[in-house]
Amino acid sequence: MSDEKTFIAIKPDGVQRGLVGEIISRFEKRGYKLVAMKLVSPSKEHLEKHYEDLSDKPFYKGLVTYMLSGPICAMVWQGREAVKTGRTLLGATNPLASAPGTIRGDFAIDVGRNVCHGSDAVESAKKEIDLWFKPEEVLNYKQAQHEWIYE
Ligand code: YYY
Ligand code: MG
Repeated sequence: MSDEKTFIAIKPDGVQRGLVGEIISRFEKRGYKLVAMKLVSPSKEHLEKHYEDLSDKPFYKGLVTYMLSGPICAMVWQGREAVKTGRTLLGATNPLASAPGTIRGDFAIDVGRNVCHGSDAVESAKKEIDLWFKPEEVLNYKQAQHEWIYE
């Protein structure tokens, strides 16, 4: 199947540092299909919900403040194993442990400024896409290069 979807977001530091094009480019070049995208400044409640699983962590409050500090580029990317490969393209959560060649490994140092978000499982991707996008904002179209990417 090549229809798995993942939620990828460029966090406020990524937007401010001019990394939007670079990050989109990495997903495009890998062969994934962009099916939704918007630049947004979500409410505190929205961001608390996005990270609700981490609400008992000591870094939760700072994380929400950081996510509120500027616009976020929210996207949905589609393709075979988009969730797992999306995480691979992003790199480890702590950029100091991220391999060079990954987004965090190339552009970040501190865990609290790690530039991007990616869903960690197919189920959480579904929840996150529903939280960030209306159904009609997620587009259904055929990628012209599909046969050149998949056997
Ligand atoms: O999914 P991922 O973003 O890689 O990590 P999570 O464990 O879901 O944590 C979400 C977010 O929280 C992470 O991207 C940075 C921040 N964070 C932090 O500031 N300090 C930590 N020790 C762990 C995570
Ligand atoms: Mg996570």
